[in-house]
Amino acid sequence: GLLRIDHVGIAVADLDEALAFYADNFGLRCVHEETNEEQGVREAMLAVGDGDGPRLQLLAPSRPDSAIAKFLDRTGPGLQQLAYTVADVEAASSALRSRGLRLLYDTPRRGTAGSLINFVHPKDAGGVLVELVQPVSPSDESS
Ligand code: V0V
Repeated sequence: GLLRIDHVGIAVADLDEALAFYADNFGLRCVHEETNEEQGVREAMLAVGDGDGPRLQLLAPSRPDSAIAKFLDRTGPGLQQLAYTVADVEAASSALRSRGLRLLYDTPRRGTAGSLINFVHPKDAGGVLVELVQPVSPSDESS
């Protein structure tokens, strides 16, 4: 099942500009930044409050044929996805598949900080791109 909200993803055209905007206006600090070539994104995770709760993920395109570039062209900057933490992304994906929802990937792909991710198609989730995130387990991290 879904354990908690992991992050909310916002599409932005320029990551550095967006980071400055969120720091200056909302006082949110960046706690992680990476480029995910497979997904075609430059992304940053921002902590809110004490940093224990859900994070804000800023997503900028790293290439013009990426999902985020397409989203910006069609919709403009704004909310792009809602991500839930799960313990087992394969199990969560197959449970949703068996209910008739389309998962975007047959097998999980690599997400932020080595997590495993899959997505429910927004047309099967009330117009919301839903991401499932299985964080790196502490035992994987040390191996
Ligand atoms: C498209 N649609 C959306 C949407 N993107 N609706 C809500 N939220 C979104 N983000 C709507 C769009 O307006 C169309 O509706 C319809 O879906 C088009 O569906 P499609 O032709 O099947 O698909 P595309 O080509 O527009 O692509 C949409 C999907 C694509 C969701 C399939 O963006 C995708 O593969 N996303 C998953 C990967 C991703 O988002 N990566 C970037 C984040 P109408 O006009 O037909 O009504 S990477 C990430 O999150 C990481 C690394 C992480 O968190 O760890």
